[in-house]
Amino acid sequence: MRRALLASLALLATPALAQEAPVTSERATFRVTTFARGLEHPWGAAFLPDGSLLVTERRGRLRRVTPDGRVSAPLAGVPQVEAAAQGGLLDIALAPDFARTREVFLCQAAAVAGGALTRLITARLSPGNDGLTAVRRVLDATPAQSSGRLHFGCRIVFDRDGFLYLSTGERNERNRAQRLDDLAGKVIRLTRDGRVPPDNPFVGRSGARPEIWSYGQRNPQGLAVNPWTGSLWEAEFGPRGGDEINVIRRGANYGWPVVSFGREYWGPRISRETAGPGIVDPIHVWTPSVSPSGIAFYDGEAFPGWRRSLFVAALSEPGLVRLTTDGDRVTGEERLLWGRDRIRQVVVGPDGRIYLLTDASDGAVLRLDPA
Ligand SMILES: [Ca+2]
Repeated sequence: MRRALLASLALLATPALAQEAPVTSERATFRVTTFARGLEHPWGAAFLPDGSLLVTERRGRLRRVTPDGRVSAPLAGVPQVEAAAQGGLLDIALAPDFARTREVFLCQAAAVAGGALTRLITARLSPGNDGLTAVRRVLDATPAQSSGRLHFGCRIVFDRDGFLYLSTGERNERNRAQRLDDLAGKVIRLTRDGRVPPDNPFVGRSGARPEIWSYGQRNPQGLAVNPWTGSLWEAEFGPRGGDEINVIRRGANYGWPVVSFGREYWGPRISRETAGPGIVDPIHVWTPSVSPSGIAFYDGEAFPGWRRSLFVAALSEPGLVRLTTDGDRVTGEERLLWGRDRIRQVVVGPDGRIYLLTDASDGAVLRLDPA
């Protein structure tokens, strides 16, 4: 009785942190620590300057995880989201001047007249970190679509010059990705204040949306700036096979659905071609699919052997992919924690440790620690 009481007290003292046996990879040995749990389909995450972590839950909640792994109550002020199928509250990113402005950007699926769409919003995080104020819509990836609640994208990232990039999915209406009068299936580029930069590639072209930076994307859920080249890298789901990593260039066409390495779920190839004139090839392809969601470059202190890697959160062959890179090329691939948890997003902490969001109704934040 007394022993059971002591055991339960010990559990209370360490509510979240539970560490496992070491795992050996090609260039590092690490342990997996359950950093936080009880999150419903966590989707996006951003570290605050105080070391705590803002985490979105797809259902429509935003929470804060303290550096010791305690999960807050839902923050107030989060707008209504279209939480259906793949839709909901999706990514979060701090503005580059967050320390001064407290501004955050979020993307979500939103229900509007005519259906649903991907929406980018901005808000200010309250001084007590317990709510959002000054919530404002920045962009709707119009037109809305009435059918389905699939392929919303969406990630948000800022480049070295402070421009904001948002990835949008083609909503499972393939030809939308090739239409320049449509914001679905694109990478969109805006100023930090949400305006169209005058040097965007389609500014002034009749019948084209000036927000577009690149097109021909299927369902891109990974965006990251390569810290060694400054290039924007993107990950997108193929259909069955044909998942891609792309280096995103101004005004370029990435081909979906004109060319693809993927197949229909019932078998036949989507396209006879895997490359075409005027279409930029992916720099890495997975067939069969791993279903790549979020991506993060690694240049941290905790794992020197993993520097110059790109980590990819994988959902369908669940695990974590580590790609070795050289400039804007992929030179190798290693699979970690394979078959364990569906992983939606990977972020590098200020401590150089790697944090993974598991995609589950009782989801967790896992932390990789050097062993
Ligand atoms: Ca492509």
